[in-house]
Amino acid sequence: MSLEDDIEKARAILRGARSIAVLTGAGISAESGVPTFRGAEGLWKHFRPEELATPYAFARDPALVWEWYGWRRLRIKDARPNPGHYALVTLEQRCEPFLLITQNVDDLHKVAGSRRMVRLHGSLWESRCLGCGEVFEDRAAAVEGVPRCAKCQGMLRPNVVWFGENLDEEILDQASNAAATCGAFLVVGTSGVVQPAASLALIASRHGARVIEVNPDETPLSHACDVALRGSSGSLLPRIVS
Ligand code: BJW
Ligand code: ZN
Repeated sequence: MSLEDDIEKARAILRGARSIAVLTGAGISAESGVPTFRGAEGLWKHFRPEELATPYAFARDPALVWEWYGWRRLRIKDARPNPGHYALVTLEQRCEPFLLITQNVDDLHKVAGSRRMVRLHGSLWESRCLGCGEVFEDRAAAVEGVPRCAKCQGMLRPNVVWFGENLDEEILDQASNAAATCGAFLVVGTSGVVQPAASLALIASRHGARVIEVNPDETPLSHACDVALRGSSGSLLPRIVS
């Protein structure tokens, strides 16, 4: 089958679905200039994730972890949504029920206008107090040492989900329910190796949803897909949603 045929097949699946759920990963923001995590140009290239994106790393050296998050904020502070993000807004406006489930912490879906959305791994633009639990919106890119809570002076941490930490139970339930009940599941720009996010595509497939993947590369989820569109989400999503 040609790419054109696959695009037509994906369109037909989306048109015919009673409800749609979408899982996105770092790849959807690649064309906005946000580095992905894995692969040749991956964000982890100069840093080992086990060293920095874990609660143990933060306990050992919170200033180093904050320095890395400050560097990442600086890298993406001017990033804007791309046509892939906007295509998902269009899809949301056309479909009910609909849920966008993102692993991304860059908030570009929100900036694009997505509303029926859950964030599995938190936000790069929030910090959370280890003392009182308060969550602060926080856009500081130059982080000096370890920032402190304005209310209780407790230590702040990035409000993201690190390896070995549980995802928010309510959010995960919402995502799992959407995966188990949707007619079509779209999986975009994720390497499909991080759990429990990756298993959402398998839940959808097991419950009878038609699964569409948009990714330039094959992933461990590809075998569960009815259609695998090989290419960038910035060019393919607008074509399957139009
Ligand atoms: C394009 C493109 C373009 C490029 N267009 N596409 C079961 C089995 C084994 C292990 C586990 C398990 N269950 C849990 C675990 C442990 C662990 C895990 O999954 N480990 C695996 C790596 C083995 N999971 C956890 O610890 C999770 N917690 C949990 O499960 O709690 C319960 C528990 C605890 C302990 C033990 C067991 C259970 C938490 C996971 C948190 C992940 N956090 C991070 C960091 C967030 C904060 C931050 O940003 O700093 O989330 S890690 C990182 O990976 C980030 C991402 O959201 C996540 C996924 O990455 P993503 O989005 O897929 O990006 P990439 O870079 O990997 O892929 C990009 C893709 O885009 C590629 O495929 C490209 O081809 C494609 N692409 N350009 C479209 N233009
Ligand atoms: Zn506090």
